[in-house]
Amino acid sequence: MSTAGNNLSIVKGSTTIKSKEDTEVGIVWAEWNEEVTGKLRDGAINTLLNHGVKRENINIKAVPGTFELVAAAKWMAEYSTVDAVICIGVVIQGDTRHFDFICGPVAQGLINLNIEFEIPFIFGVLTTNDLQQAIDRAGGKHGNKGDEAAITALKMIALQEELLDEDLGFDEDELDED
Ligand code: DLZ
Repeated sequence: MSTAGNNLSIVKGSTTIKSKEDTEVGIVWAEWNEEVTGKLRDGAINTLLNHGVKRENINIKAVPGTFELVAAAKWMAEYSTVDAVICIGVVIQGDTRHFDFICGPVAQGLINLNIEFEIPFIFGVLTTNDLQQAIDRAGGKHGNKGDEAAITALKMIALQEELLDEDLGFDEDELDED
């Protein structure tokens, strides 16, 4: 997350995240708190473009609120050919108990999709105590969680491709010798 000293927008380690020419990424974003989610969405788009993803290969769809992210992400995985889906939302702890009902279940829903489908689903949902904390993480003093979500998507796509390539070199006969 975009917390001081742990900012995924800064690409660390040996992971190569230059995307392949045909990499396709889906973005589903919640219009609730649009002044913040729009910045997260745009940060994700710019980061994907900066890492070589073609604009026509970024499929962007809006949903009313964070609660709808899981269904939209599932449909995108089922009906399109994206290599990853970035899910963007902002849930601010306020006067209602909405925060309690939404955050955990949406995270769990995306975990379930990660298990069900062969592509990564990225949790780009800010869960903050107030609006200012969200603004700080949407292009403010704590970076942009949208950038981080895009970097995470590209890293996961690269990891999957790496593992698939290794699998292609796997010789099943070697197992029989034991
Ligand atoms: C209803 C609601 C409330 C109170 N708060 C938020 C929020 O902070 N962030 C967000 O993304 N969505 C919120 N929503 C809308 C729900 O996510 C959802 O769209 C509606 O309950 C309809 O299913």
